[in-house]
Order: sequence, then C-alpha cells, then structure tokens
Amino acid sequence: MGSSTRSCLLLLALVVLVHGAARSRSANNRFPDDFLFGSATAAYQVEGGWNADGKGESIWDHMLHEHPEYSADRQNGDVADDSYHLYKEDVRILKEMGMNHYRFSIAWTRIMPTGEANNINQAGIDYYNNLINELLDNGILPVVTMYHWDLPQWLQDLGGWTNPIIADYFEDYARVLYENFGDRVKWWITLNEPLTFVAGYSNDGYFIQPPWINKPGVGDYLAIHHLLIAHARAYHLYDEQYRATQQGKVSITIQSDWYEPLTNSTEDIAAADRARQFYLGMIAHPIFSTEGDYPAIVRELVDKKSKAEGRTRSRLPVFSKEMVEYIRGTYDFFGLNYYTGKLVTSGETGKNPSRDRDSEVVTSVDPSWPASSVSPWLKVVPWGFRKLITWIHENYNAPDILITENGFSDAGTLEDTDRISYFKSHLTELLKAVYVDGANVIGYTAWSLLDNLEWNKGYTQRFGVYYVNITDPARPRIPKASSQFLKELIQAREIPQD
Ligand code: GBE
Repeated sequence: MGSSTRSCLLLLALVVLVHGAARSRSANNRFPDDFLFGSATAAYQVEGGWNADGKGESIWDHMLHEHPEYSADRQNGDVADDSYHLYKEDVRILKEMGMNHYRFSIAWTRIMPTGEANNINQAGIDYYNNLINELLDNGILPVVTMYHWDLPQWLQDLGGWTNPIIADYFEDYARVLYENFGDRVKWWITLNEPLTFVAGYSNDGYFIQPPWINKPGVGDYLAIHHLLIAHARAYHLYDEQYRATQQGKVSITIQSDWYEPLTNSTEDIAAADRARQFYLGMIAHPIFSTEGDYPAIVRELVDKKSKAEGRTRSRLPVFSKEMVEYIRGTYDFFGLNYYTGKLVTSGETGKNPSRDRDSEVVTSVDPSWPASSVSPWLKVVPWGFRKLITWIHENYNAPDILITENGFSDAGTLEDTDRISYFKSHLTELLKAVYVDGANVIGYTAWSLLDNLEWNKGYTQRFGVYYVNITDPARPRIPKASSQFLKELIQAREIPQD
C-alpha cells in the first residue's frame, strides 16, 4: 500500500469517527441500526389449553383451581387468550407491528407433564414447533423463556425450588428444549424474574402465588440458591453440548426496580446500594459480577442475623468455591425487566425473619410520581430506567443488555395514551443510557403483546398493546393506539418528537 493510499484511508477513518461522534451526540432519538424491537408474553398468561392434548398440571393451574378466591376476578389460565389455538393470530399482529422478535415462554408441563424426562408429550413439542416455524416464516426471531413461573405440580410436591434435585430436572428440561428447538431458537432465557417467583415461598403478603408457603427468609433463600444452580446447569449444558452446532445465546431475565436514595445523606445512599444488592444483586451478582457469589453485604447481614437468632448456620446457604466459579459468567447477555422505581432509606420492615428485614431498608414512593390506575405498585419512573441500565453497565462489566419487559397497565382502553407516553418516556431514557452513558442495550421488548391473565389479578390489570375481550369465545385481537405507536416507531427507528 502506497503512503498516499494510507493517508487517504486514515483521513477516511477520521471522517467516519468524527461523523459517528456527531451523530451520537445529535441524533439521540434514533435507535442503532441493529437494535431489536419485540413484544412478550408468558405461557400461563396467554395459552389456555391448560390440559389439552396431554399437558400436565402446573402450580398455577393447581392453585387457581383449588383457590379461585386467590384471584381478584376469580379467573384463571384455563383458556386465557387461547393462544394455544390462536398462535397464528399472535404472529400476524407481531408482523403487523413490524416486530423483530417475540419473547414467549414454554410451559414445562406441555412438554413434560410431570417434569420428568422419561415422559415427553409430543403434542406439546408440536405446538411449539408450529409457533416457532410460523414466527420464522414471518421473519420474527423467537426469544424463548424456559420458565415463566409454571412449575409442574409434580415437582412442587417434591418441594419445588427448595429441593436441590430441581437442578437435575431443570437440566433435563433444558436438554429437551435444545434438542427439539435449538436448531431454530437462538435466544434462550432460562428463568424469568427469580426474585418475583421465589416470593411464593416467603408468602410476603402482596403477590399471592404458588406454592404460597409461609417461610420468609428461609424458603425464598433456599429457592434462590437452587435456581442459581439450575440456571448454571442449563447454561453449561448448552456450552458443552449445543453451542458449537446451534450457536445461540443463553441467559436469564432479572427484574429490578430502580432504588434511589430518599435524600443525599450518606446513610440513604448506603441504604439504596443495599437495596440494589438485596433485590437485584442477589441474583445478578453470582452470575454477572467479576467475583461471583452473593453480594458481600447480603452475606454479611444474613449471616449476622442468623447467628443472633441462635441458628447453627446461615439462613442463606453457602456456595462452595467450585460452585461460585460454576455459576459465575453463565450469561451471554443481561435480560432486564423494568417497570418502576422506589425511594430508599434505612430501617426495619417486613416479617422477622425475611429478606426485607435482612436488607435493613425501607422503601417508599414519591406521591408526585404518576401511577397506573389499576396496579398500585406501578409508578411511572422513567429516569430510573436509565439509572438502572447504567448501573448494570457499570457494575457488571458492560454486558449486552436485552430489555425483556417494560410496560404499563390500565383497565383496557383502546385509546391508551398513558401507555404510549410510558413507552415514549422509557425509550427516551433508554437511548440516553446508550448514547450518553455508553450502555450496550441491544433491544427492547414491550410487555405485553396482548391483554392477558395478570396472575392473581386476573384481567383487572391489562398490559397489552392489543385488547382481548375474554368473554368473547373467539378472543379477537383488537389493536390499541399503542400498537400503532410501536408500529410507527419501529418503522421510523426513532422516537417521534411532538
Ligand atoms: C412481570 O413482573 C412479569 O414477568 C409478567 O409476567 C407480568 O405480567 C408483568 O410483570 C406485569 O406485572 O398486590 O399489586 O402490590 C405486586 C413484574 C406484584 C414484577 C408486580 C410482582 C410486579 C412483581 C402485587 N408485583 N412484578 S400488588
């Protein structure tokens, strides 16, 4: 290469660089070209067909059949949005919006009715094959959650996530999924929101969910311990036996609020950091941090209190050095669900013992924050989204972050302007995290594609960008204004400015 060619290339590189920097400073409402847009659902919330074609009973089937009174409107997932029969409709509306990906979950009991690998239900395999093929035929990437809270009841009878044997069963399940779908599914999420579903073992009073066992500060910690191992088993299995041929990604989805210090006092700043460690780091630190294992402050406080309670060992089980290493780094991206934020100060709250009590934090919200009219917990705190993304970027080695859920609830109006402004403000903050803070956010997944069974809140809290009338047996999918908003946003690849 001649020297003039070389300086020409240098100059070109310089122009590209300067141009790139100018673009990121100015055009900050534009999404990167390879940014993924999608929408999400979960099996129990949309599928129905609860016992169709050999499906087994899950803990949600079990609980809401036994206890219809646990549900706000006495509804359950028996039929839900009937996606078991209407999946082609779901794919059609995803395509209508121009979605790049669809995050859905597989019902473990549809594939393995009891959770055991010697009993595979072919009709379940067929259903997900049909859904996956329909997505791919329409140019939509499947992003598949293995576990969105619907454990086989058979495994729950053995103690569910509190029994260490669960890791064997989860690995078997993951193997069946990689074997059957891994040729076409390249994005896997092992578990959805561990800290949400382990509350089924701590019965802490606000979210009634199976197995609804009242052992706070003990049962939830056991479940956390074993689910981290189960996740790592599924990850290593992929690494060792499937990655080379299937070349996909495996990770986990973690939900966290943003925890903002109530005041700028040293005490509140420390309390907010403790909250992040107890409510995000508890799962994220063992997997995503450089050191691995539970956060030091979590270990310290739970051990100290356990001792003071006269116990011979900590309520939070201890990982061996080998297990710390085995779990550390078991991710290909960071799956993040964000909905809301909290203010934090130090203090004592919650049952004794409990994770809340162990954390020595008290949370509150600012009464001036706008809120969902139907979900008391859902305050609109978009700036918390940016802070959370950036905190993860800075504390966990700048992972690729896929937003796997973000969304807003109402009673089900078609002119859902509040949902549109929620999306808009959160996407604006997301882009600040990308362009100003340098976070590697690779995609955004709106919760949810459809109004669906909001767990024990039934259909009283609706998150869909499509409306579903659950008294109509045909369950037609009716677009809300927010679906049009997303469609235009995805087409323009930038946030509309008014
Ligand atoms: C996600 O969880 C779930 O992954 C998804 O399945 C769900 O549909 C979506 O959010 C919308 O909620 O009595 O109203 O105060 C609060 C988000 C329960 C985290 C709600 C449990 C938020 C954790 C109960 N919270 N959720 S109450």
